[in-house]
Amino acid sequence: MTVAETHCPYCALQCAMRLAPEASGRLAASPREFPTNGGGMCQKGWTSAELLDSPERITVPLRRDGGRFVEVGWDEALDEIAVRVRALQEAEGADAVAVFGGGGLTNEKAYALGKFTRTVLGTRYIDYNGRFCMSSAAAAGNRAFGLDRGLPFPLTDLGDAEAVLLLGSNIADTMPPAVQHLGGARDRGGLVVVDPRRSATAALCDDGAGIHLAPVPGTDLVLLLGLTHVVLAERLADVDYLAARTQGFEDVRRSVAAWWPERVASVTGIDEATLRRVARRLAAAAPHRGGRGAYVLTGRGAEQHRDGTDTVTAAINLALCLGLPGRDRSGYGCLTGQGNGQGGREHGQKSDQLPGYRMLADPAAREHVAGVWGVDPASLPEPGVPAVELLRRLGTPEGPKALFVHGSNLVVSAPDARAVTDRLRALDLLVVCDFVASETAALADFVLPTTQWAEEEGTMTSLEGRVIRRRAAVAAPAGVRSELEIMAALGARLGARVALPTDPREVFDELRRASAGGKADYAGISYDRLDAGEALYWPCPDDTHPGTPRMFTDSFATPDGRARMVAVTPVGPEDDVRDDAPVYLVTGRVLQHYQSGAQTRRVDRLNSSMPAAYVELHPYLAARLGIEGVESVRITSSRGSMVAQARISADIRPDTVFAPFHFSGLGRVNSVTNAATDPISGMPEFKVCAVVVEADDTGVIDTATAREVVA
Ligand SMILES: Nc1nc2c(c(=O)[nH]1)N[C@H]1C(S)=C(S)[C@@H](COP(=O)(O)OP(=O)(O)OC[C@H]3O[C@@H](n4cnc5c(=O)[nH]c(N)nc54)[C@H](O)[C@@H]3O)O[C@H]1N2
Ligand SMILES: Nc1nc2c(c(=O)[nH]1)N[C@H]1C(S)=C(S)[C@@H](COP(=O)(O)OP(=O)(O)OC[C@H]3O[C@@H](n4cnc5c(=O)[nH]c(N)nc54)[C@H](O)[C@@H]3O)O[C@H]1N2
Ligand code: SF4
Ligand SMILES: [Mo]
Repeated sequence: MTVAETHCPYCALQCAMRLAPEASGRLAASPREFPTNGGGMCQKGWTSAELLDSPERITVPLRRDGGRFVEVGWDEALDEIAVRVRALQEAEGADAVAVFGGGGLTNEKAYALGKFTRTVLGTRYIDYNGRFCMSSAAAAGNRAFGLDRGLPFPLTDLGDAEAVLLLGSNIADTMPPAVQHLGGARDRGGLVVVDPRRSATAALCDDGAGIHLAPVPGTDLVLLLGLTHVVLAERLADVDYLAARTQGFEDVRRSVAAWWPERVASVTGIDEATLRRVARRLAAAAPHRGGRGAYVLTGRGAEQHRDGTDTVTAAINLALCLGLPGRDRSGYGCLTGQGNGQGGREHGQKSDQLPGYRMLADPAAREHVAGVWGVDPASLPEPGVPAVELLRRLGTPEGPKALFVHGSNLVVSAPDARAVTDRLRALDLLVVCDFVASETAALADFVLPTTQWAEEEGTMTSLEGRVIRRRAAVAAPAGVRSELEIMAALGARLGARVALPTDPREVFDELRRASAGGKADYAGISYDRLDAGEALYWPCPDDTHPGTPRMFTDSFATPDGRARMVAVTPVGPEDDVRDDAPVYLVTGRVLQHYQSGAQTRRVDRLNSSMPAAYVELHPYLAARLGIEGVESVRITSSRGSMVAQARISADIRPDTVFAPFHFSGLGRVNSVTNAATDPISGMPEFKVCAVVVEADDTGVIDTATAREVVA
């Protein structure tokens, strides 16, 4: 055990932490000074080391034997997996096998997983949970700016701005230390939070610090069209910037013309005066009007919709009308979610992508990457399909019969999770690589135990596009292998024709070559430079390049250097409220738990403070439904139901209920959510669907903890 300067294993803020042995001999995490977290950490970070020596840790490979798992040796597990993969591929072709990755994997693992899939397995079926997370913002960023870096500026820049418009982001719970960067906007009364709930973040607008808008769920796009309409109608736009730095403005102008405030109010529920006030507040902060600067930022609340890409596009259009992107103390950004949500979307886990944010369908990209890998470009598979479609095909006559899962707990986190569970059960072979027995691992034929963050070296790319080092503080338990070792060992058994190095530094050096010349160019970023303390943001094309903290200052990454404004039209939810499903369900997160809860439900201090799911509903709704005072409610959609404790609160719209998605069993909200997807990004409609809410008279509230799930 040594002292290590590393970063938190959880979210994209990647708070800097020090891991050091305590007097008890256990490792403990404490925050370090770093720009994004400013010496802060949330309770998930503080307790993160508890999972390292948890009794629930898997340290031996497991093989299913009927209804239970038996412990097996690594050779036995890997030999049998390889034999079964080969047999499936010989019978049905390379696409008989699929891979599902995760945005929590280091850059090295994400890169290696993409390479392993395209060269050793040769299948086109790979995608990852970032599809559920960043895909709408990524698609909109690529379309508008020619490039997708969540925040194209350091997070600390926000602190100097005068106004910040936060659409569907609850950073007070999802990245608590980041709240400090909203201080400037709050001091100047310029924080605007858009959320159908008065979330912890919306509450930051109190006392004159800003404005909380609580629109009808799924209407952010209309709201944004309305704000843009007001900006143009009141001549608040930056016309010089629009002329010099954008194209497509006329289309956008025409498209927002019909969204006058009264019409916007009838859809969103936000009245005309408030809409105008927000538009004017943002415009007053814009550089061309002499303001200190303004930001438009989106989170999952605005993005996880069937029209998520177009919603983000509308947010970008508004930012462009105000002349924000690429200007001082101003811009548009998306708040990336997972620990390596940014890097994980750059190095080839996406169905259509090669490392360096190159595209698999581009012949020059195939040629370059195949050259680095030492294979024939023609041998690389064609693009596959996005996550939801991949999951739908599993175990069908035409679809993949085997799946490798690296870094996702689909049984809890995927939309319409009951259907997903059925697809996983229909597989001939499910291999899950994890360090805990997640609900998904519980369905596997093989569970391969892997190292945790504090046992690994590697790199992560934070929400600002800054590459940082993950460092090992402790040796992994005997019997556990790193993912790089697992892929190499499987590769050897499957006759790999490429090198599959197991040293993270070696993998990173190869990633640098593979990304060189690509949009996400890491060629100049090295472990040595990072270890010397350099702050390196991609693109960083060579060893002497200082990296790029701020992008788009002179031009955008489009062929003509101008941002592309695209006119968008609202389509609304696929599963909209109606007589027999009259209430909106919105989903999201709580402070204590991370994602599917696979990790945080196993940390005692977190689990005891939030042991089970709940459903938040307004007292008016409870009264209307005649369910005041009931203990538990059942929420039902055309996919399924959940049952959880009722929490009556005036902080939510009376037409809407909220549930967190971190829980399994009866408390699993994804039994209810809709798997309809955005046609551009493949993002599912996690953030809105239509439900029936009723008292649950079974008297069962599921408080199944992680432990019970394992047992
Ligand atoms: N505690 C905690 N922190 C996390 C995570 C976690 O699981 N737990 N996960 C990390 C990851 S991967 C991600 S992606 C980020 C997510 O970070 P956020 O985007 O901040 O998180 P969410 O809670 O999913 O959604 C934000 C808000 O959207 C609101 N919302 C729901 N529907 C709508 C809508 O139609 N319009 C608008 N405007 N808002 C709506 C919800 O009420 C919620 O308060 O958090 C990261 N940090
Ligand atoms: N209803 C609803 N559903 C949602 C969302 C929502 O807002 N509402 N949000 C969506 C979003 S934004 C996201 S990001 C997804 C996330 O949901 P998931 O993809 O399920 O993410 P995690 O729970 O983080 O699962 C990661 C799993 O991998 C394991 N793990 C962690 N690190 C590693 C590693 O390095 N290697 C390996 N092999 N395993 C590792 C963990 O133990 C855990 O079991 O959920 C989505 N689902
Ligand atoms: S979960 Fe996110 S906000 Fe909390 S300590 Fe970790 S990196 Fe920081
Ligand atoms: Mo996410």
